[in-house]
Amino acid sequence: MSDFEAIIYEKRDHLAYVTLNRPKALNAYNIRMRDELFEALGAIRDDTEVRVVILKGAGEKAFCAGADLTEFLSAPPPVFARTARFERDIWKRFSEMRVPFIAAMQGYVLGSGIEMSLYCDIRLCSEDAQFGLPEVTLGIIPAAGGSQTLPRTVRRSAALDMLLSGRWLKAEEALRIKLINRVLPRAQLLAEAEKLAEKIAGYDPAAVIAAKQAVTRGLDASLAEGLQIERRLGLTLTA
Ligand code: CO8
Repeated sequence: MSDFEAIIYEKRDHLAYVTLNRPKALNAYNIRMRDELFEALGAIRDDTEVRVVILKGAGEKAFCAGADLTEFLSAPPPVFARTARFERDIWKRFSEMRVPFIAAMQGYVLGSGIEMSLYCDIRLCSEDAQFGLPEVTLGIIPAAGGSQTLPRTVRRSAALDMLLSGRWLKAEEALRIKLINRVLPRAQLLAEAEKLAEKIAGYDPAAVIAAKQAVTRGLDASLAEGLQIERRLGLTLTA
């Protein structure tokens, strides 16, 4: 993993850090980034030492300004692109992560950038963050799960407002619609993410993983099924 270019992967004690690392292109998500993220997420999945992951963007201006438009516009025909995506289904891998992910976001958080953050469990941003899903304005719809993950995070009407209008939200509005858990001064963003990550990493990892599973699996179930899921997971902790 040392030859990564589009991301940086680091570990410190029980924390892992994944940094989107194309600051000159505002950390735009390209194929290389997809492949490296796929590998890093695989490493996190297989590493029992990692208890919490912080996802962040390099540079001052952006967490991620969306898909790399230069690559997207020269992409292979859809059938090849689709095959490649299935072979490396990064979004499925993101959604199957067992340990908590915390997104720490500054500046532009657009398109695939928001979608990536929606696979995280807790989202923090700095006061200068701006959020937008411009896909419809480009004649497409989100392709990284955004049409499904956004309405599971914020209310349906707020999700549709963003998806249909392409309107960008400032940090305070993102907080109000609960897209974001907390807005912080820029200088404190990473420190606060780390403080939270360390706190969670200090708890029994099995309980933390079970709590995340109970919520994520239960969200797509009926209440009765959800209660069963909670009960079963609870029993694994006391057995
Ligand atoms: N892809 C590739 N390069 C990018 C991207 C991007 N998404 N965003 C910014 N960059 C590059 C710029 O080209 C520029 O490069 P250079 O210095 O070599 O000219 C550098 O990053 C800095 O950007 P700007 O000079 O434009 O910085 P500004 O502060 O003036 O503007 C903006 C920042 C407003 C974020 C502006 O860069 C912008 O509008 N970027 C595009 C945002 C966008 O629309 N992203 C796509 C979202 S949709 C999505 O992710 C799903 C797939 C989309 C497929 C679209 C098919 C048509």
